[in-house]
Amino acid sequence: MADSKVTVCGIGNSGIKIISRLSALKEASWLSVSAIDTDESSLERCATDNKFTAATEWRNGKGCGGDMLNGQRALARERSKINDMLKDSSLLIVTGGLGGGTATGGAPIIASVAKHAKIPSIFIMTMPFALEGHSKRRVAEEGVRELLPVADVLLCLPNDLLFSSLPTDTPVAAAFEQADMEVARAIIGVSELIRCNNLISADFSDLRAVLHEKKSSCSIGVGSASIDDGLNRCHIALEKMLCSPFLGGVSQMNTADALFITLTGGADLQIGEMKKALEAAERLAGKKTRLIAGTNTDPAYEGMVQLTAITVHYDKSAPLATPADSGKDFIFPKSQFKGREAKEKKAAELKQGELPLQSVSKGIFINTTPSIYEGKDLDIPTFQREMIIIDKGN
Ligand SMILES: Nc1nc2c(ncn2[C@@H]2O[C@H](COP(=O)(O)OP(=O)(O)OP(=O)(O)O)[C@@H](O)[C@H]2O)c(=O)[nH]1
Ligand SMILES: [Mg+2]
Repeated sequence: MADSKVTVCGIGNSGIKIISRLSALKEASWLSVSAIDTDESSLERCATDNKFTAATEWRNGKGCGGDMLNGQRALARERSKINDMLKDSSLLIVTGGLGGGTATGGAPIIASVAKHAKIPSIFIMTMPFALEGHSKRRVAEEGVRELLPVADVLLCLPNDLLFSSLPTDTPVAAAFEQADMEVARAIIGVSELIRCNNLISADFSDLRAVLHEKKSSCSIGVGSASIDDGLNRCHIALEKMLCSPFLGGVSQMNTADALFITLTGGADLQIGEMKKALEAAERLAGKKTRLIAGTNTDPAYEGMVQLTAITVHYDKSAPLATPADSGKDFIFPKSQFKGREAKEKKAAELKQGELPLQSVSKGIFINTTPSIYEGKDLDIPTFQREMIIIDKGN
């Protein structure tokens, strides 16, 4: 993946603010940045040329007013523009804030365009602050449900984690600015993790394999330091990484089921530093944690080092075996269960066309209180909730 094009796409107001921050970082110079919004004014503030306003004739250059169904419809009209935007990319990273209309409804559309173009996709999305209220959270959760079946990797960063690092009198706007910066750093960290070169490498397939095993939650910590910060720059980078708000503290590392650690530096990165940093990270992992470590060098990191940690915690309540293992034809959300490749192969053998069942939208009922029974939302028809492919017999 070293010489290939990695596109980072910001969607919606917050997505665009995040990629604007990202573009200003020199470590992001190798990434190709793009932006999509229904809101013209937010795109005007964004420097990239690779951008477009979605569904202008329908939304009139305004946003989607928090309605994810509008976001979904707006982006669905722009499939061919999205396809052009992603052209020649070998990997797509999408970012934005779940909880509004454009990003929440539009992100699954981008995922499905990428999927058809066979471009692997990683979604790094924020979850709303609790102070934003229940309805934003419900919209965000609905967005997660829609994204899971189509995205290759979905990393949700809870904005609330920022609270642990911010004074309580921080103005909301400043908290969002901090979120923009932290998510931009997380994107850099994830892109370094999947960037392969001739050093030790963890890559996209490792990340996808780990996240496909079971339903999981993730956190990301990034810390960097230069020689100006002190003699032991790797140690300083490690300390900064541990304080990184979207990591959620060191306990996230020693309780993780899987832990990705990447060290990035310039050509001046020394083997002793590398050994010390990776050993220190290993000590922070729990006894049962599966550790995947990698090291990269890049001229943009000359004089500095950066450590990235991605923790993965499996949802212990999610079932391990899937009904597909017993021979039935089911499709499960990609990031939730293992055995995906086998199921896809099996589906291909049956020559069953892809039915539009993966997108489970509650339409106008999105803001109503769900009827939850034993963890299942009974308002969603069973065949959609369980992702059942209906055998049409042909
Ligand atoms: N990082 C960041 N997140 C934000 C900011 N403003 C809002 N958010 C978060 O992002 C979520 C979605 O908000 P927006 O990005 O404004 O929504 P949108 O995707 O543009 O959708 P519509 O405006 O409804 O079309 C919110 O619920 C917040 O949690 C911001 O300035 N920075
Ligand atoms: Mg908006």
